Amino acid sequence: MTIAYDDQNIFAKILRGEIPSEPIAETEHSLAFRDIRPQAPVHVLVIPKGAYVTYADFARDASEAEIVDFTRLVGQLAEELDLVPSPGGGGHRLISNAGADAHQEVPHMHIHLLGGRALGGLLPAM
Ligand code: DGP
Repeated sequence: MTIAYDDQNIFAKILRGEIPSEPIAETEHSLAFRDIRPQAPVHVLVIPKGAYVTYADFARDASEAEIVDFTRLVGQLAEELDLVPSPGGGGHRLISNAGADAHQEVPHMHIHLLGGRALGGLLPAM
């Protein structure tokens, strides 16, 4: 069972221009803006403009045009923001939280693009 989309969530309000954000890129189907509580020197959120709660909802229900647009934007931003892995270091991490176990705070599908410092291990030990 999936969670119904709540159009009063913060990112829906950002998309409607009801609350401000710090956008860094916008395409036909996607928007990227700075996270309000950055956890790395670069911490960008990339969201689809469509009403999807989780990545799985997006993957199932979005059109191919939306999926291509979103996927390409995430990759382009990693390059444009200088988060490309090199022999000397660099790189980035992509995270998409879904639901309570993942502590998803905003129920509008998003990917965190993080980089600019060593990010450590993926999760604390079990
Ligand atoms: P998540 O736990 O994956 O749902 O993370 C949601 C992120 O959204 C969290 O890192 C903080 C960020 N965030 C919450 N409210 C706002 C806001 O009003 N503006 C911006 N730019 N980011 C927000």
